Amino acid sequence: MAALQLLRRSCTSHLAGGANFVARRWRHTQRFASSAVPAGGPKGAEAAQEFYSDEAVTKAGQVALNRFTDEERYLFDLNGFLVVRGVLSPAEVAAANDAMDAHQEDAQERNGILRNTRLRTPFAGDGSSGRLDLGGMLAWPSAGGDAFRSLLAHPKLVPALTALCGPGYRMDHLPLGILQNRGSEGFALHGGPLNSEGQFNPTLQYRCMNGTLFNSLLAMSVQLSDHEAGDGGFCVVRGSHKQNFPMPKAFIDGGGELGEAHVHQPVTRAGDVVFFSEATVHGAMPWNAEHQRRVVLYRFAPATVAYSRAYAPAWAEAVREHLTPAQRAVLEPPYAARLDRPVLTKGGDEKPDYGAPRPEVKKAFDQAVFGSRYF
Ligand SMILES: O=C(O)CCC(=O)C(=O)O
Repeated sequence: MAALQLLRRSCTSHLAGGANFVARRWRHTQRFASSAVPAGGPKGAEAAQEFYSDEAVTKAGQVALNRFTDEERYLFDLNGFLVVRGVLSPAEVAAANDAMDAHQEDAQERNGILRNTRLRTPFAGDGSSGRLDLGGMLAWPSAGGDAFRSLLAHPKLVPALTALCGPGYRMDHLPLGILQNRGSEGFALHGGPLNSEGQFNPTLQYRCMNGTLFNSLLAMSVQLSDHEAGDGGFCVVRGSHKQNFPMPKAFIDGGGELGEAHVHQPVTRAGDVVFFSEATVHGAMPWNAEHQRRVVLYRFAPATVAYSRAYAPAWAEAVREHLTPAQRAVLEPPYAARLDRPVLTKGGDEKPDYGAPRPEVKKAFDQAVFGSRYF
């Protein structure tokens, strides 16, 4: 009970056709191909618009991109992560925590082989307390579930998600609630653009091309408790999304001089949101504070990219059931934004924008060729 009160205090105190058809198609492709690499190179949001250029997505994506600042773009590119302060209101944080309180019993502790650290290493905590993993929140009915569903298309988050994953961003993993009590283990360093042999890891990549950011897999960690300096929790090796050599083995467990010098634990308040590329080496320090650590971790991907497979053959009906049209757009399977993908501009209760719909003549042609309206 005392722990719950402490948690509540911490969560509320700071907040924050035929030949002709082919010729027309070719001209169309050329038009967009030439605009995709503009001479002189527009910067930032403008370049992003060009990269994703197609009738169906440009307009929608641009509206959202304009609200991601140059400073945010600079910091994400520099460090591989970004802390956005005070995104959630105290009421939104409280609603999410209330729902977690109600489902706390469903959390699963990571024990034995499921532990995320090796025993007697700096991130191992007391050696017995495991991280508590809680899922299922998108299927929670009413206000409790709404607190988590709203984060898929939150008006304050859509600009960052669009800038970091592109117009038509999609949810890749189901959201994961992470709960840690004092003494709980953290998570050894993982992620990064290279595998342990130092080879290119295609699933976790970051690029910035002509001002457009690309993350094959983006994490969005919504802070539901405070993380003071030394409390532990999420930690990151700044700039490692651009590393060219494998991480020294001794570094993985977070210790030694390398750990001291290069592992950074951001200070956050309940309501802040931490975006990080999964191409950035990251992990978690053991939890040292009295109050329970709480975050909810979402993973997003560009419109055509998938890592996880929970979307196939379809998201569970319990997950889809309570979604608004904007939220449902974020749960579309991977396919290109120009193929009538719903694209968000504002989020919230907006109806998703399809830009210029794919012409009926093209869909009819595909139907004739392939037997389906999209190739
Ligand atoms: O605890 C954290 O914030 C990091 C968790 C993480 O990296 C993971 O679960 O893959």
